[in-house]
Amino acid sequence: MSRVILVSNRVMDLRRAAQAGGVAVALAHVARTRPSLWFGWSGEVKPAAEAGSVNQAGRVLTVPLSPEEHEGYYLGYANSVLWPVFHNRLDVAQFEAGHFERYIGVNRRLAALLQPFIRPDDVVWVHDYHLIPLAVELRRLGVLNRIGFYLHIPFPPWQTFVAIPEHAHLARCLAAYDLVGLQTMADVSNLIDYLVNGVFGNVTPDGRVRLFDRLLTVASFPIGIDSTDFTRAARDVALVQGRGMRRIIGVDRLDYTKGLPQKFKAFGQFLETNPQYRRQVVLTQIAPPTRENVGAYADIRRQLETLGGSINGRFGELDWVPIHYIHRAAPRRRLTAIYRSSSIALVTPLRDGMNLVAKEYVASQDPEDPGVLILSRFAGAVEELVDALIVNPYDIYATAEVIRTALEMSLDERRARNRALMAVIARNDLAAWCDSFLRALSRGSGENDPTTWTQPESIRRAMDRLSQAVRGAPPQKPHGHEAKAAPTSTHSY
Ligand code: GDG
Repeated sequence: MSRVILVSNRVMDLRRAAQAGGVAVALAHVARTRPSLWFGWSGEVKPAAEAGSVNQAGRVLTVPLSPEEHEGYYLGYANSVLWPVFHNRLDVAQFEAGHFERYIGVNRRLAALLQPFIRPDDVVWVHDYHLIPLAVELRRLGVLNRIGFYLHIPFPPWQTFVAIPEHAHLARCLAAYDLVGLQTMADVSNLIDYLVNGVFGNVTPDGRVRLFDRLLTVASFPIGIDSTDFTRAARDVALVQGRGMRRIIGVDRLDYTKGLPQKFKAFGQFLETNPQYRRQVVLTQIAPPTRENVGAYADIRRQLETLGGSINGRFGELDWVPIHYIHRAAPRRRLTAIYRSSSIALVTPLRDGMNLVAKEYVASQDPEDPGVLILSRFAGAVEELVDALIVNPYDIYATAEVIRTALEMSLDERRARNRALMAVIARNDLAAWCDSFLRALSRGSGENDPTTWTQPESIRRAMDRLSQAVRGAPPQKPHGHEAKAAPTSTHSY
């Protein structure tokens, strides 16, 4: 088994990472189960003179950032340009002079610090939007290893992406990878549309994209959770009870992509049109703070607190507060108990790469008496979790109706939906995600050698759709060597 060099923006020790949730849990899983090194930012900001060297603790390598790097690369380009644009929020993107250069500069510095640790037979797995240029910088230093990139957030429609002034530079950066993995088939479709229409890439007969003289594979690998972890933990925990009250749970970092104002409004609308449920139901919203020094995050916090206050003021009673809003992180173990004792999870982002909370909620339920998942059609998880109640989070009236449907759902239907959802979550778990990505990355290690490559179904279908759209041609037949199985979680669309 080749050693995997994991690279991600934030790196922490494995015990802390396993408690953190999201991307950190996924990377800690890879680091624990494979020969690996994990490299990235320590989370510290230090004066430039002290920020230049690597700190090694076992298999974890960390680097601090200087204040200028933190400002321009992390808060600036990554979180005020790429995060909003990739979530289709051009209106909050801040294109500021110098931030792109700082973004490239940090990637260049990280590449130079990482390169001496890379052995010839390692594979390098780079994570997320902070590090798109890492491969091109490693290639410049002579690194020939297989390098894969995984994007945890969505890829936007191509017309949105070309609004980034430096989009063609980012496309060149993507072309330096051997494999680009995305969360969903919709993201694969968006990225291929962009590579073809935005920077004139060609989809080759074997399904890869020829771009700036390189061949790139694009495929979807929906991220999963360690479902047994949640199922086991949920069985052991004491339930968090609310004096006979039925709870609707929301757990989202306080981010403008998570649709929190729309969620509060939908709950307010539900109380308005269903007075019989007043005093019977609470919405508990856990919304830990995040990136508070980016302006758009302060705005969303103010908006949410005003809205929560006005709904509580309007409907609340001396003995009943309709919305419990908690602006702090809950301990991970307690989260499982809260999930299990909630009748509904309201997971309604306006845009989300995957949304692991949806999967964690389902995995924490008692299969004999499970709660109901209400899921936004704009969360990546919707491609797999088709047995949830699917809503358009912008439509607060319809969402309010669906809350009532969920509260009144029969036990038989709740069990059937939970069984179907659990089957998908258990099949596409964290181990499957990691195995399928790394298998695809090491396949065809004769770089640019089509004879060693099995074309993923997703690429073949994307080609068919593109050729139909462009020429009105009938779909192509699969090639002979495509009969081999594609990675289990690589989807077609
Ligand atoms: C990015 C993409 C993609 C949340 N609040 C608390 C807490 N959490 C944990 C959850 C979950 C994680 O954080 C959040 O994961 P999400 O998937 O919902 O969202 P992002 O953080 O935005 O992550 C996303 C993900 O990457 C993975 O690829 O799904 O689309 O945006 O694990 O449990 N954990 C604790 N207390 C909290 O209050 N302990």
